Amino acid sequence: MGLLSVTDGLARGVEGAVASVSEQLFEPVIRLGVTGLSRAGKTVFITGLVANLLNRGRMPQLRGAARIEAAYLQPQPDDTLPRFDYEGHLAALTGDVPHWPDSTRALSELRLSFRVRPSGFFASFAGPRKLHLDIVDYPGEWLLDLALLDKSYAAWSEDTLTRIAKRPQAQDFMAIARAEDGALRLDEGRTQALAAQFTSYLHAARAAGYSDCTPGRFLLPGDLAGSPVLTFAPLPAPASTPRGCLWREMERRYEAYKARVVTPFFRDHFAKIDRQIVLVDVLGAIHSGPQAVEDLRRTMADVLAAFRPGRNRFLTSWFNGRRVEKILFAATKADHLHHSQHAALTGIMEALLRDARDRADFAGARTAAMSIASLRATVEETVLRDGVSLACVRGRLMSTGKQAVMYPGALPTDPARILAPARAGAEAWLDADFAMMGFAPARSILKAGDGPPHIRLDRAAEFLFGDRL
Ligand SMILES: Nc1nc2c(ncn2[C@@H]2O[C@H](COP(=O)(O)OP(=O)(O)OP(=O)(O)O)[C@@H](O)[C@H]2O)c(=O)[nH]1
Ligand SMILES: [Mg+2]
Repeated sequence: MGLLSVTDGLARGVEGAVASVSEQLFEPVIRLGVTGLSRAGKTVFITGLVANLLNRGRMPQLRGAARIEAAYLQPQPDDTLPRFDYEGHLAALTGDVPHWPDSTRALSELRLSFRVRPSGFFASFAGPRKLHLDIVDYPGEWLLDLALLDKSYAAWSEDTLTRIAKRPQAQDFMAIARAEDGALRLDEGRTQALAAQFTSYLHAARAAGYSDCTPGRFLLPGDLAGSPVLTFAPLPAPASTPRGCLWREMERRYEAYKARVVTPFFRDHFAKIDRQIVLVDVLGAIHSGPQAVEDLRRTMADVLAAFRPGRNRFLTSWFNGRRVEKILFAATKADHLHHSQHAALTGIMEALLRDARDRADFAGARTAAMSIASLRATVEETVLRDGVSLACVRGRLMSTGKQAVMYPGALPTDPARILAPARAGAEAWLDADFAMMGFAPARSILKAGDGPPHIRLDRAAEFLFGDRL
């Protein structure tokens, strides 16, 4: 990889410098990275944000909004990527029978452009300037692969086998993996059987709520299905690894997966980010129980470590000295809670990501944390029960289509009450259960000039790129 990546780095450096000079002078571009595991809420966030930037009636906290003369969608800069299906997703969320968009299966990109009235000194004589906001959407499963970039096959195998050994979903795979001798000559049939069994384990683990399901393309292979880069599996290390043995071939394919699949994804879509939002479905994890919370904590730490500059020679060269300037950590789906609990939710997320933030070393970047709902599906309601007033939310259930009022339980204001049992490996929460109902997007008629209802998207936008408007 040595020479290739050096020249690649040089070319990119020159290309990057030319692009950034002309961009800075004429039409600056903000590349917004939307980072989140599968189901974290990326697609709904992008759709809700763009809809509320096109119609800014519900964006009072985005201060620069007053200077936006026009916002419009443009053909995106990358001719080889499909366009993010903004219209389709918005129609799903706000149509006659509103529903959530499908899980994302491939990459797509969108460019939103603004014509902005200049402010300050230039206001009196300069014409409006242009600003582009580029956003990429991708399946959350692929994000996990960033954690593989600096792991060898041996380390990944060992980590994975140790973590999954006790999971019931992994028993079939563990049985054949343990029986395998990696020192024996490669047999393609057995290799395929191992990969297939490991893939079914990954599907079962994901369905059970685990987030640590690598390699991500095993779950969503796209046009790579059946190729050798997707035909490997973790194996116990054999005592010796003669040439042509199964272990060595697995290792070669794992390295090819990193070099040919993960590296380009990271280089093309993450290394160029200026501003980043990290979406975390903390509520979903709390609802699933302590083990899901711990798994989320560890997975996010692994994933965010990939953004640490200097961590890895190759990664550093792609960053080209660029740094993410601002990072917003957002707990999504906050409309499941009454606003009186939002501060507690934000606190839990911050505590949950503390390790990740320390390890990732976001030094130099400004960070913030908040709870958001990209599409608010509920309204708040206070219910009297046994003389106690409960702060609830009301919405339309996905399962029955009927209205329901939910009291999710009280989130502790001390995050340790959640994180400590999770770290200690508790099976269930001791004192409480945290319920979460599947609400469908609300039927609503939007006033002209208003985007769909949300919670704090305006504050999120203000933090992320308000300074550039
Ligand atoms: N109530 C509520 N639910 C939300 C909100 N945002 C997302 N959800 C729920 O979370 C699910 C996943 O959201 P997506 O935006 O599709 O998640 P994603 O990160 O794009 O997921 P992948 O495409 O699988 O990586 C949705 O189907 C909704 O059920 C929100 O603001 N409010
Ligand atoms: Mg998606």
